[in-house]
Amino acid sequence: MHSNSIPLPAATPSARAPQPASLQVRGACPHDCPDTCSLLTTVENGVAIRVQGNPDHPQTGGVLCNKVSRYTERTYHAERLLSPLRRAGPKGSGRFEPVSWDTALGEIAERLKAIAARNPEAIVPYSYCGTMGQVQGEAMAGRFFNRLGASLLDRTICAAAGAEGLTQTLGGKVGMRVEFFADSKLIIIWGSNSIGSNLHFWRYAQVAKRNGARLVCIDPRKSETAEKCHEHIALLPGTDAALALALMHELITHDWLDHDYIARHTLGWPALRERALQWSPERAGGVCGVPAEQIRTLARDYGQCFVDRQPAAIRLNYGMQRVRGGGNATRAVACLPALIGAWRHRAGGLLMSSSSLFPLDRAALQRPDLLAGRTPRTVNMSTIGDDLLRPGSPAFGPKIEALIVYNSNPLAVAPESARVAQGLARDDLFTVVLEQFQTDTADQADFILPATTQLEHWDLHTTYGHTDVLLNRPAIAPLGESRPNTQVFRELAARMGFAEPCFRDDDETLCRAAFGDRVDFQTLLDQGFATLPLPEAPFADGGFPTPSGKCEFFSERLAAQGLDGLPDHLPNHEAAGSSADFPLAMISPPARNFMNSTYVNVKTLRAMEGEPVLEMHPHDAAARGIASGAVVRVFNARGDYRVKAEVSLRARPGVVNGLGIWWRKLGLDGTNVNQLTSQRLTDLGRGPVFYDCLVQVQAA
Ligand SMILES: Nc1nc2c(c(=O)[nH]1)N[C@H]1C(S)=C(S)[C@@H](COP(=O)(O)OP(=O)(O)OC[C@H]3O[C@@H](n4cnc5c(=O)[nH]c(N)nc54)[C@H](O)[C@@H]3O)O[C@H]1N2
Ligand SMILES: Nc1nc2c(c(=O)[nH]1)N[C@H]1C(S)=C(S)[C@@H](COP(=O)(O)OP(=O)(O)OC[C@H]3O[C@@H](n4cnc5c(=O)[nH]c(N)nc54)[C@H](O)[C@@H]3O)O[C@H]1N2
Ligand SMILES: [Mo]
Repeated sequence: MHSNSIPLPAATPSARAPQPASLQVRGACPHDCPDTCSLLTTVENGVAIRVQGNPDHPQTGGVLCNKVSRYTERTYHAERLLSPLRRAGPKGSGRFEPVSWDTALGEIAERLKAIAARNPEAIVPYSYCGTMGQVQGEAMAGRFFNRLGASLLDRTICAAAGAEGLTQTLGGKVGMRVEFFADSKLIIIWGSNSIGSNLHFWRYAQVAKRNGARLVCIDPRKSETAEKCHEHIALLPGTDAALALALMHELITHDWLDHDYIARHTLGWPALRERALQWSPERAGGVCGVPAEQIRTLARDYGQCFVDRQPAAIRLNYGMQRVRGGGNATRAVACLPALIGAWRHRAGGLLMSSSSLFPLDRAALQRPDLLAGRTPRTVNMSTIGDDLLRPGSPAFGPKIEALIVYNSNPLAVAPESARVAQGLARDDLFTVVLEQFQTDTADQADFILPATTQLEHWDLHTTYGHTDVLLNRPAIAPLGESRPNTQVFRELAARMGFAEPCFRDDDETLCRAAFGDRVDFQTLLDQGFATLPLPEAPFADGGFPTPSGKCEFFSERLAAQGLDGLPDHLPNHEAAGSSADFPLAMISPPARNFMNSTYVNVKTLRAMEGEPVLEMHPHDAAARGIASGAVVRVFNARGDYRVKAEVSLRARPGVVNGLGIWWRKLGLDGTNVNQLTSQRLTDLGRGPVFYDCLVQVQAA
């Protein structure tokens, strides 16, 4: 099992132990993707020449996506930031001068000390998943901000509504093991473009398809995935709960129900039954904008799996939760497997996220004890635009005076960018950005600090799409003067006078602290990954991690907060057809060759995407006199941006698809799709509503 054929480098190249001329180093893909691949980097004379998928890691299977197979192009990109930069012109002018690390860190520490002396909560960290690594993520950074007493950040921008919905229903981010989708007989891919964003799951789905499984995709867009499934249900954005309730309606009226499973392992069935019976396929079809017959067919397929004792599996993903009712929609879908007892099979049930399965010791990494009894205010990263512009008040707390950005590009990815841009342009805001590249956000900084890439630092990875832990070893020395995030926060801590020994932990120590003795670190060192020992069918006999131990159709916890205890359909804040001025619903799912806003500056990948595009159905285009390839203006009350129209059946009537997430400065007129999205929030989890957005389109 442990291969010894691959020489492993020491933590840092040392002069006394010369490196072999050519070696392969085991690492982990850092990206915010469910697949978290095991990487093999070939290094020759200290230079990484190739990054490949590790063939010994079953979840990776030696296969990488198009993006990460170009990781060396990104690492050695001519525009990598290689030294600290200090602003040398007006804010946002993009003019910077190189300074030494000593100068940069010294001046940053002085500024933070002065603000903290008044109120440390005026300092706000802003980070997300530029790297998913636990160490370069929140380990040393968390310690630093906790010790400082800075504002806490609610990291809601991706998955908060779905996570809360799943937790209320199943008890946590838990579900089927991804490899068993290969044995399923019916796979419903719900709110996900697997080929683009979850390629290694798609490999399992292909095995199932070859063995006769039926594949159904539920997505407003005819995505690369939707066109390869047997059936595509192109519902209107934000109507998934209505569809799920109508499926329940059909399961009930045909008695395709596992009464034994429902009686023993669920809570609130009579109430859910009553609610679902209000949702005939005709009613739901009207709301979803799809034929009732299509809903009946899907219910029959799902019910037939119960009748035939065959496994039915749902790959639920985040596409459906970026709307007002996203939490409720997730809850409604998460009820379905229990109704037909799909959890009895290892190849049945549902998978959204596997994160809660990892016994990670977050407290050991981030040290919340350093808060020492303080409870700083929490800032929601999804409303950073408005929050940067808010004056201090008793309700909000102090005005934000400093923003420390790492692992994120908020000016490109946060909703309602005009507000974010206005906030970052404040002359009295002190902004520090730790980055590999000069992103839109970095352009607004007072200091830019050059960060290492995954090939240059240690890290430890859990995943949200499978159940292995991965270790990332550095393959090459840091380029230029770039430094790992951990080192920056360690050195800032020293300059702030934080004397606690935990600020001297090195990165390998932090990697070991993540799991303590719950995962064998030697296995990680030897083979790069370790599989969690988990049951094959986790809820075959109930045992959900909810307060009741059951699948909670009805949530007492939500009812206690004055919310609906049952899942329901909540119309979008901006529901399709509700505005004469803005008659089109816009969604903005990722472009396949980008990773959020990462890789937009990698030439070969940008060439594949061409320009920012807006997919439009031929009817909607014709009604506006728009031809494919024309530049169009997309707008609403929040702003406008220009893109190239692509008249295409990928778009359904009434819905346009603005593929994301371009760097603003590489788009057509210095904006991107988030110029149009709103800062309103989801029903559960305080998440953003990127796909709940009405617009109008005009020939430019
Ligand atoms: N290539 C690539 N891969 C990625 C990313 C990337 O940017 N590029 N991003 C990564 C990140 S951060 C994440 S969170 C994951 C996300 O991965 P997933 O959660 O699997 O989501 P996506 O693949 O982004 O696909 C979302 C799909 O939902 C559809 N959708 C939009 N609105 C609705 C709706 O109301 N209902 C339903 N049923 N579907 C809807 C969109 O058209 C889109 O096809 O992917 C990760 N992987
Ligand atoms: N309209 C619209 N907006 C969206 C979405 C959408 O579907 N539509 N998707 C949303 C989702 S799901 C998400 S998760 C967010 C993603 O938002 P972000 O997490 O901000 O993701 P990225 O845009 O990839 O930016 C990550 C940045 O981190 C940097 N980085 C990578 N590794 C390191 C490191 O080790 N150190 C440092 N200091 N920096 C590093 C990269 O260079 C990159 O610029 O965007 C959201 N925004
Ligand atoms: Mo995400």
